Amino acid sequence: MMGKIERYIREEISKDGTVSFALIDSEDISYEKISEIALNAERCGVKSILVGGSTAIDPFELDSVVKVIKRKVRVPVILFPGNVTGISPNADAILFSSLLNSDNPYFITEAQALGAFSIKKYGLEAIPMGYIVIGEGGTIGFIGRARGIPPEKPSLVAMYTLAAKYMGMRFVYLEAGSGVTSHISSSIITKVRDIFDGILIVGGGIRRLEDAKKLAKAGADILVIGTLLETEEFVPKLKEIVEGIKNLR
Ligand code: 1GP
Repeated sequence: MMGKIERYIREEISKDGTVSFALIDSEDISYEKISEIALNAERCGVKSILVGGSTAIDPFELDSVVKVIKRKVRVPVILFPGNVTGISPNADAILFSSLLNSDNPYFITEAQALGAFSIKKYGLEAIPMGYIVIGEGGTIGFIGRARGIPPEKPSLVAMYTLAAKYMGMRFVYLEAGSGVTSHISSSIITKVRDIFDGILIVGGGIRRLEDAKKLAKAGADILVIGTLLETEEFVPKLKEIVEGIKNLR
């Protein structure tokens, strides 16, 4: 069941403790800029480039972005879709995610069913992932109709994570929302780590090494960095994060 990309991710985590993934939004950005960002992110040491976005509704554009990135980098390009329009045949794998705390079944199982045959046809490696939005959740909170878990209730996050585990999801992504001002707290990660031995991804609002370190120490396996990459001169900051979170636990 476990594919080559998942094995690669697990190996990198066993070597480094916590690893970083770069998230590139496929919308409103030139291919030239995307190439530059992807290459620089790889040079900083990220282990994968994620491509997605909760409002990415142009599958042709998304596919072009995947191809542009694939030409530039050696690390796997993994889809992080917010909808059925987030599927490209040219990626290495897809985070096959269910937004567990959505109020709308479309985001829990329906989009997944609609996309499933395309994924099979393209031979994409599907990585089963529970996606949980904490707090207001920014754009994905709104688009995905998430009933955001109150950030001061780590036990509710643990409860959803345990449900993901029992449903066979090997990955869980704790999302604060892209570009939010505060990332999720390390106390949530500690609580979740107690009951979840799968791959724990954390994203949303991570821009500073000090924050990233706390999340890594608490037990995050993968930190996803998106908005930081849209700033000029992100390279030293990303490099500092990638290096600074290694082997802290
Ligand atoms: C969004 O968690 C990711 O899905 C990344 O968030 O853009 O805030 O880094 P940022």
